Amino acid sequence: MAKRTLDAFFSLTPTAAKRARVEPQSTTTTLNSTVATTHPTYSWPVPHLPEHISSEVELLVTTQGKEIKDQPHLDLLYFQPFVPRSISQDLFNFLRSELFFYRVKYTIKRFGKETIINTPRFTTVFGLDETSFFADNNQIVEATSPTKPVRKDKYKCKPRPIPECLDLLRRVTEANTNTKYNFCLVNYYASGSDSISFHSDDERFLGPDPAIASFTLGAKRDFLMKHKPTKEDEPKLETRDIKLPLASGDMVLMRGPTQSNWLHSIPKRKGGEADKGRINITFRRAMIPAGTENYYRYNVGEGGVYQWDSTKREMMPWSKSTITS
Ligand SMILES: O=C(O)CCC(=O)C(=O)O
Repeated sequence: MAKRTLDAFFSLTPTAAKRARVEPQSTTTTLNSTVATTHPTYSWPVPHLPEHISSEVELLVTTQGKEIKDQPHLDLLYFQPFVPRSISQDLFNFLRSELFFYRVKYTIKRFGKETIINTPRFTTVFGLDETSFFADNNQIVEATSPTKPVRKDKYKCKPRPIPECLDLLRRVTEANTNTKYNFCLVNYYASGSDSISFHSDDERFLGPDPAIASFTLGAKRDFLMKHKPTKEDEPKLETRDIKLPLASGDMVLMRGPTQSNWLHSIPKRKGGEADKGRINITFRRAMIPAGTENYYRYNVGEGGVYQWDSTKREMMPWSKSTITS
């Protein structure tokens, strides 16, 4: 199929085009000749993508993926790649430099004892659940009455809009996968010691059978999947564990019954490419405020902000006073 830009794609699908136009727009500003998204909750303005990246990303609305449905309850669409290899490294470098990240700590009760969990990767998150949206003046308003700001106590966290540099990819992914997304979670795995353990994204706030689009940029890492253990009263299932060696630009769409039946992880790895760093972006759709609270609690938390230091080549704690103009 011929490549189409996002605008051309929407001109062919009037309903989607209508929906796209009513999406709240992020605030933009001009910063040292770069256009950027700004918001009071941001640590700093987030520049829009350079033209050579955005013009390529716009073309990805008709990229084709491979279906993987050969096991019980499994429904994947695997794009190898979604973002062409020729720009995925530039996109990785751009996002690593321009986004603000967190190293979240939180406590849980384990065997009746308060235990501190150190998230073993850098994280950041943008978005707002389906019950609200950001108005043009940056205020959060009720989805059901767009002129009405939400009650002050609707959210304990401080939601932030998806910056244009990620929102373009969100819109393209929506068009490609015919699914709506209102959240963008970003993980940065600085080295092979960073990881995410086996889990499923099947929280009730995502609704039944959620579709989650998961992108890899930068270093190749193994993505492991295994079926959840069957309950005692259920028939035993013959399933094989899965290993997808996700490379820069790849995207896995997990959909249908996958999240309620399969677990996924990025295990720690020694040596190799992992130490060059990997960014993972997921687009999801949270239906209720509990989703917003959960995502900000576990991906922003209450700790300090980190910024990529291109001289030291690592994430460094950032403070307002270190800002350069
Ligand atoms: O990094 C990845 O590919 C997986 C990320 C993930 O599972 C998550 O953020 O829930």
